[in-house]
Amino acid sequence: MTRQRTEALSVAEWALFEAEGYLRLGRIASEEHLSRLQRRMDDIMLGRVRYKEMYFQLDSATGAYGDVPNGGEWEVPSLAYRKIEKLERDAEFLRYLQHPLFQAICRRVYGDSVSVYRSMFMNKPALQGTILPYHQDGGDQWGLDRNPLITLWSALDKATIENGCMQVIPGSHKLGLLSKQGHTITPKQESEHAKDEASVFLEAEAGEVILLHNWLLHRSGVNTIERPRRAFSVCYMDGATRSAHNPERGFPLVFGVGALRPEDQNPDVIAEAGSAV
Ligand SMILES: O=C(O)CCC(=O)C(=O)O
Repeated sequence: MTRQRTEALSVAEWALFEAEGYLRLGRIASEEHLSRLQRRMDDIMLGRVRYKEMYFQLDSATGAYGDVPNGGEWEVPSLAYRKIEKLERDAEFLRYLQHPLFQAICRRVYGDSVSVYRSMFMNKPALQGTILPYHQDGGDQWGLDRNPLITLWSALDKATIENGCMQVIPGSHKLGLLSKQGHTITPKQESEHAKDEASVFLEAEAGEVILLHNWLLHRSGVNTIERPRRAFSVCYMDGATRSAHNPERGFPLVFGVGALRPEDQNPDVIAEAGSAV
């Protein structure tokens, strides 16, 4: 079993992160907290616990990125959601993403005031999943007045090659954003910068956390087995970040003055245990 981490990052770990663009942090949540997050995620997918503002996207029927539906509100009770956003609205997930180790990491990168661009569930449902092509997390498409730099990705289940773990190109964050627009890269860029032999599969135990630089080239595949590959990915940013289109619009603060508090987050609907609303 992976050791549960408590101590802050060392100088050597920061140096490794700067060199590789990712860093394995080990397990952060206790067994008990991890089980609560897993159960809570299923409750949200099945509609037993609901928040009006959350964003839901079902998995594609084909596994092709181009076939992913647009998404919007919660639709049906299903464990086949691909992506769910705004999990900071949920007390269990907010408490988790405010872990003191995550705060120490964010403080070093951004200072005391930190917001989230997204706190997102990424799922490769059993025997399903959608290929996520190589991409970087930033650029004009994100609609921000500055680029976020770090993401903390946590495995909610054991992630392996067969159930669609992440694959990264170590050091590729040093290329900077490969396009001004950001996100996916061209086939030419992929053949130049994302060669299979240069890639590393980030298999992870349930509960393991990986710190990612947002410019690290990363992708993930589909799930070929019965075990889901659920993950929780939080992109943290400078609390002063504003929408590029509307300077009045900030983002949910999670550290520093005005940060969200778990005790203030209440679901809009809680159905009877075992039933869907
Ligand atoms: O979980 C995955 O498969 C990919 C997640 C991702 O792209 C991200 O967290 O930025």
